[in-house]
Amino acid sequence: MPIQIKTGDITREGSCAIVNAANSSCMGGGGVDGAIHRAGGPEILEECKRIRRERLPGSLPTGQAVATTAGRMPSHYVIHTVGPIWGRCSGEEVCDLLLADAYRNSLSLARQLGCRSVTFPAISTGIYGFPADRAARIACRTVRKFLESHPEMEVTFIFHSEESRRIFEEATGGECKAASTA
Ligand code: AR6
Repeated sequence: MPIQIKTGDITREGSCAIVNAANSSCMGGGGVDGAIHRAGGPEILEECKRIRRERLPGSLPTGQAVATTAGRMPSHYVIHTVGPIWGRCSGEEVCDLLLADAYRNSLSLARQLGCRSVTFPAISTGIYGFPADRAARIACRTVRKFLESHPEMEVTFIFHSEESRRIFEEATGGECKAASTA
């Protein structure tokens, strides 16, 4: 099973695409979004602005994804996706579906870009307040299902703290733990 779990900083990852837990404006923010824009440099925001102007005059809908350059970071692309804000969906199950959409659409876009390796942060589990254990089960299930049809792809889940990694591993019961690394 081509899944890895790591603790660290996603901006240092060398996979073909890294995923950004963005917001609907796609114009940057705090958390992992802020870290990605800082590390990648202004080229990312420039591309985000162009995408907004040319393709997304409204906003990036929750669960959808767009790609930009990764600027100065070692990866090739940043895939910006918007996770649901916990408590703001019309029901918890809707939040679950939107989170799964964010993972699935990010993977599809990475594949369309010719990427075989993708690294995800724990989308929605920071500022957006999605319970980390519930999010872990959705992330793991969605990625595993995608990899069943696309076994050539490699997916890494990266956690910013040992604690969030532990929550993920416990919640998924080892289902997404095949090739755990530091
Ligand atoms: N590398 C890996 N993971 C990280 C990093 C990093 N450098 N920095 C934070 N995390 P969050 P959200 C983890 O809040 O909940 C922004 O303002 C963090 O510990 O970044 O989807 C956007 O613009 C947490 O586990 O994203 C949106 O407005 C996870 O990444 C909003 O926050 C996600 O936390 C999105 O909120």
